[in-house]
Amino acid sequence: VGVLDPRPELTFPPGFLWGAATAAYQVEGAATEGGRTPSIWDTFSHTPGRVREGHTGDVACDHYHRLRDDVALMADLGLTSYRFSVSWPRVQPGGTGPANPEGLDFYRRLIDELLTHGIEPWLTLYHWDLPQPLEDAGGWPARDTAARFADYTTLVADALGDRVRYWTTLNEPWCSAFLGYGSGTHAPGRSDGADAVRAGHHLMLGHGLAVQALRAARPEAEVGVTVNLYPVTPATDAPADRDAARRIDALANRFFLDPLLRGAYPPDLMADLREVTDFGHVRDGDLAVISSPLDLVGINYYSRHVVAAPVEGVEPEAYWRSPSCWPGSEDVRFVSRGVPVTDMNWEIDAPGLVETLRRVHDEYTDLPLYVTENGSAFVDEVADGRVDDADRLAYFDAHLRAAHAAIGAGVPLRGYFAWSLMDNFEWAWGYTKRFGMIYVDYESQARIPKSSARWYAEVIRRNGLAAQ
Ligand code: PNW
Repeated sequence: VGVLDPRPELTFPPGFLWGAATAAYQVEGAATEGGRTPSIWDTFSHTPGRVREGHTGDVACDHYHRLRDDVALMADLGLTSYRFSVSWPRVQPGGTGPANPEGLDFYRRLIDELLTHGIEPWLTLYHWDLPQPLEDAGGWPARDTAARFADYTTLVADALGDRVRYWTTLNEPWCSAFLGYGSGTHAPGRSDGADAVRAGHHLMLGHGLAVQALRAARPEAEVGVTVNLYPVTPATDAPADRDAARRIDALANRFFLDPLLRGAYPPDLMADLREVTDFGHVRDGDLAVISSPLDLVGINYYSRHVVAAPVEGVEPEAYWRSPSCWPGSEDVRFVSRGVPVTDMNWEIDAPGLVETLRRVHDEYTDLPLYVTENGSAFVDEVADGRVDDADRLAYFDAHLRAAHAAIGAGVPLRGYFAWSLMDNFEWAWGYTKRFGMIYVDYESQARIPKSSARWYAEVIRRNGLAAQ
């Protein structure tokens, strides 16, 4: 940006929450300590060939042992909120039965440390670490898993509800269902379209039952869910490309938004999935549970999907997104526009955040919205003990300008959580992708706040962005 288009100073509404996010399996480590038992991610990461370089979350950022230092770093940044997840097998080993006091104690200490520093805890109940015995009993394609999730929710609400105001049930059910059971690129690594669709339904059913459990245990809790959303754009205006976009939008976005916020599956989605499933797993009353009233909606935003119609003779396997995570629409092509990408190869598209927030507000709900994740992986280099991540800083800056524009357009956006507080275990990519504002040296466990962290601290201090 040159002198001809200076960027103005932008101030956010008073009380806007400034946060950063992590997830249990990605940062905690201590996989076998304190009574914790394996989740599907322990099994998956210990299975050769599943995660890059054979990396596991056994140690991760060792956050389990470093929570005080890590909260001190959050306080240095001036965070007003911190989004973390509770590891189900840490607080309820095996996924059924009584609570594990030692596991709960870890989260009590974390939350108390946050509260001492004036940082609002945002608790996610499920960020992908299903207890392995529940997977052995069928996993999310099995209906009973939803009931087990509700029991676990009651256990956590009873134990931590006195300290936590903001709760979200699931993180990104699309990833759990379609990467876990469709493409198999995430745990548990199963690959069947019908299972993925069933998993998506039972995740949302579990969400609805968990909302009811939270209401019963903690009437004063602010309760929501986090979905990952993408604007889906046709590569051209041709009707076939527009139909491809409609199909991917149905699977990626409306599969979740419609049941959660309108109490119904979209008819066109059900028609697209005709060959995959007859939706016989949906019982009377499920959609009423799934659409239980919420207090807020969390949105994770990273990128846009640009798609085109299938081309005769072109193998879907050649496309850069795994076809098997789009059941019934496997042959839709994902197109690169040639715009700058992050180290995940995800296109950088800040206007897509405005589009996404406006869509949810205009088409679905007046509820307060929160960006519960937004961020980027880039290759970082440590030089003289510093990490100058200008590309990540620019990504945050562009997306915060987009967030501000959405507020200007009338979206009730109440907070923003950067993904991530620190580098961590990036799922199937292991430690090979870095999303953090704080650099983690996995040899020494040293933390180095990157330039983006220092910049974010200044954004928080001014409650907005400086003129440029
Ligand atoms: C989200 N995709 O994951 C998760 O909530 C985080 O735990 C994760 O570290 C972060 O985004 C960065 O990846 C996603 O393939 C994983 O579309 C994969 C996809 C989207 C989100």
